[in-house]
Amino acid sequence: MKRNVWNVMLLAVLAACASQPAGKPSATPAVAVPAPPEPATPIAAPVSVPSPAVDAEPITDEVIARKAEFIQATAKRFNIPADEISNTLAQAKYKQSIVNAMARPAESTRTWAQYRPIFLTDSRIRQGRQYLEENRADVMAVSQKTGVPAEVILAIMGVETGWGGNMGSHNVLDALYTLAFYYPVINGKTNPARSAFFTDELSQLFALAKEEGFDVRTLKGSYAGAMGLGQFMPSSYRKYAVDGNGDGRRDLFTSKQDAFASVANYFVGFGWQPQKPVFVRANAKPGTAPFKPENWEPAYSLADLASKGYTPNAAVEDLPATLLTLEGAQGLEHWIGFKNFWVITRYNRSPMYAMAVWQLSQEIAQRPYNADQPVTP
Ligand SMILES: [Ca+2]
Repeated sequence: MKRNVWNVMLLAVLAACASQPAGKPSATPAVAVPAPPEPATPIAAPVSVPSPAVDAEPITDEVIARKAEFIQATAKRFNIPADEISNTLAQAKYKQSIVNAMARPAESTRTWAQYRPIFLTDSRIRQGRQYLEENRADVMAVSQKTGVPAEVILAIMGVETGWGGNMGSHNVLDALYTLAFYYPVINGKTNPARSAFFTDELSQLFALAKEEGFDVRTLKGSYAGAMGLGQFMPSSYRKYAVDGNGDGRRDLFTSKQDAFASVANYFVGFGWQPQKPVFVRANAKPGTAPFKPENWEPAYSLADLASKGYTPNAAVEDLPATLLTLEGAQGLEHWIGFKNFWVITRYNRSPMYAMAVWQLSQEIAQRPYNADQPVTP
């Protein structure tokens, strides 16, 4: 919790958790949804203008109908008594601050030169190396079992929560309730897909609580409902969390061993390739046309990329790849990304998130990675 408030806000906006749907223009987390930005201090309204009660729930007949439908569907889907769901839902609170946070613009216009210094800081790197030293045996054991490098597991936890320093203080039930039934209209547009995503996550939250013995009303997380050291959404928690310390529980809130194993298992679930590269820096021949693939699937051979003018600037295994071009502090940077790059984008769909995680991992491991920018003091 050494971060200042501004840094926390930026982080919250930038980091997305595993499993978030594609939604906002830039970040689409895989399993965790980003720690949402804490609302900024509101500017006081003029005295003569009555301000609305902050958390007045704008309930409508349509919402009442959707809640009734939700209760029946969740009861049937997860074999939970409908009156239990109904009683819990009645205790959930609408949160205007969460609607406001979700309606705020995402970081889609931020360049790599602006994004990188938020995560690649001296203090974060020092903290990551120290965390590695303190947890070396546990994280190495997970790495040896799964093939996911220890430094990548730690970098995810560093970017998501600062190794547990900022796991989110929102009530997850309130957050998911608000986003399921009151997902904001942004730029005049409703977003039924996002609304459906959060409705499903709310439903999965009830299942998770039942399966893990949690009190669904007390769980804390990001404004988007992501929980624990790796910020897992309820659906990802159910699907990918594992018991790393053998106590029979999957506790991503307080067990580092469970968190290490679960982050690694998430990557294994999306096809992490042990001992294979994530990125290699690329050179572009003079006069090379820009190349921006439609997605981050490794759909090209190195020969394909070479024919487009992009070649690796270090020896690298000949594997399926793609190209990522970033606006760095020294100009355009070209990177060849492999399957493991795509796997990191399942945690958060932003390619800059994946690059930040990877570069932080290399810093933690004290390995050169050919970046133009120094880290931020
Ligand atoms: Ca456990």
